[in-house]
Amino acid sequence: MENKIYPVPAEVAKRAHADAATYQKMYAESVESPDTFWMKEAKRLDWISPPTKAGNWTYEYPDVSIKWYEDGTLNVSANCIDRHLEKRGDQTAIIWEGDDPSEDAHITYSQLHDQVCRLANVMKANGVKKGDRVTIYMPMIPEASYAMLACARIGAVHSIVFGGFSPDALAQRIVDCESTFVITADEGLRGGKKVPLKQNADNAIEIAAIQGIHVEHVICVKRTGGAIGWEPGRDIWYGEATQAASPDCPPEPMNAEDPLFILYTSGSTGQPKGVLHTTGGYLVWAAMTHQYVFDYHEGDIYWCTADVGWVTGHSYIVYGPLANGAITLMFEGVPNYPDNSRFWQVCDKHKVNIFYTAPTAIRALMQHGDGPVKATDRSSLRLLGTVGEPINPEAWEWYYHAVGNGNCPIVDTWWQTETGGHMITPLPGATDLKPGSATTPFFGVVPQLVDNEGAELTGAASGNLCITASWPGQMRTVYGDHERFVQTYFSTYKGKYFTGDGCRRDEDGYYWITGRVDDVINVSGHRMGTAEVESALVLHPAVSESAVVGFPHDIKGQGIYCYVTLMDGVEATDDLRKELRNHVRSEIGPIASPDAIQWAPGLPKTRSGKIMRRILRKIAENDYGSLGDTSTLADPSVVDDLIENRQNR
Ligand code: 6R9
Repeated sequence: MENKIYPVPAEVAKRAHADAATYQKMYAESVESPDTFWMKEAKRLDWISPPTKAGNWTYEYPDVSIKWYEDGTLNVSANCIDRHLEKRGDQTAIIWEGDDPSEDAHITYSQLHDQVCRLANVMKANGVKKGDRVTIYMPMIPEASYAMLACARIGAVHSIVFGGFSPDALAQRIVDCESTFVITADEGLRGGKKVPLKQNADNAIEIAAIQGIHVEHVICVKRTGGAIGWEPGRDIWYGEATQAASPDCPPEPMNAEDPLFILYTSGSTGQPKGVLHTTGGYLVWAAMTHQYVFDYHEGDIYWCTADVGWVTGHSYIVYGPLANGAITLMFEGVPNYPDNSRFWQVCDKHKVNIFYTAPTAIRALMQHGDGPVKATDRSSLRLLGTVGEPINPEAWEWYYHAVGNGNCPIVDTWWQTETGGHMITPLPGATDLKPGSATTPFFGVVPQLVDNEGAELTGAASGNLCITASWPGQMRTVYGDHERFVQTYFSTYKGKYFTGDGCRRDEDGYYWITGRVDDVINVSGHRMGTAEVESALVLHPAVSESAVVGFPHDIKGQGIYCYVTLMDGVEATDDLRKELRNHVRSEIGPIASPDAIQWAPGLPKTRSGKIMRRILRKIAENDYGSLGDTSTLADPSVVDDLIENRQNR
């Protein structure tokens, strides 16, 4: 399966912004003459005062400093809205699809301008100034994007906290960036269930106050009309205030290196880090990757299913698409409500051309077979994408054949909160696809594989994935803690940005992300990506999902411990255990033979769908007494079942 190649279809190459020859030529220029290349790319934005130089950066430890377009001046909201008004004021900017299939809305660029200006004026009137941090804690409604763009318009720095996070997590993030202004909604709506956002925000604000941060104002959108608490003087109704405000708000001129947003992300240790992105370089990167990777053309209907609480929502629901004058779909709901056809029903309803989602969603839907997919038409689809984790070839093939009818290239986009946008990814008109590989680097990206001592590995090799040259979309610092930024990303391998991911490069120069380096298992001296074993397991027809971790093994150093979720209706027997073990042996080799297989009705996942391997490793090590923080799990109760049924006692 590994060697399977899906060549670029001729008609895809023909209409694409970049075919193979263009990609080669542009890539060479981007790494050989980065200044020339990136000065040219800066022109995709409207500058108040254009920059005279591109990158000015050093990865030299410990004096790491990263700047792009540092003498340029621009405004992100003007680039995402105002400059489109003349040509496409009446064109839809945002298609909103509600949790309930009967609710939707189309927002034009003119309406977007009106709404963003009004909210920006409300914020200004209530004391928000350039550089202030504004916390956004919202459901997936258009007002979430208005809030982001209103911040950008007046130079405030937004910090979006995912609506599924608890009051404690919200408070921690409010305190860390000393944010005194919160935008939220009465309640969110997901899969028919209400989420008490305002109440959570109220609780978080109390917790923050104990820690010395006093939130001055809360703007609240009425989404459900449910009962909420109200603090007169502090709380402001979004609807009333914006209606009364002026629809004119001149965009604040911002330096290219002024902060645009903070987004908290968890690392392997410590509290979540406030990843800081700035204005000019970030927007160039988000816009350019959105155009090339999704091969976006005028009028295409584009849907990214992420939540704006994650970086994917920032770059690929809001900033990238809107900078390009695109039509971007925003979905309030979940893939399985009212039923497992919902994604494809929405594709049919809005004639979606480009669809971007996460492997975990694909696997969850795959578990229900082809029926819910085949009940829909999907003929509008032209391109599919994935992001967030390695996609196992089995899920890739299902996505390609069942969802895409074998007609839609899949862009498997590897990137991180830290990178601002796509880094290693196919371009649909340029890159032959290999299921499970993120393929080749985007313009300006110079990947390098190194061994554990930091020595460069050339040719076909496996190692730690570093990037050796800065790109415009790179994070600039950890908010309030530059030292932590330098230590986390630039101290392991001096002079390089270390991604934390393991990666293999094949004979064709294709990159295969094997997962976080701390997820790599070393069995009898052989390195093995947990993703490899997982891919093998899910190839078996009885398996819906799996997670694999290492655990201490007397003879092999590390053994392989597999958590396996079975397909609906499959019986968990010892014979099946044996069969799966043999299956993995025959897929990868005897070295990959699982030492333990535990049936897992559910896996511990974060709300963004990432499996929390730290917890699985602890259980596999029989060290479940020190599981650490499980508060960010989507469903903490799955952990009890896993402990109860652990195999290694
Ligand atoms: C965008 C996003 C980043 C980590 C990253 C890697 C994993 C993301 C991937 C992928 C394999 C892909 N990852 N995309 N692994 N193939 N296409 O997900 O950001 O939440 O910061 O996660 O996700 O391990 O290091 P973030």
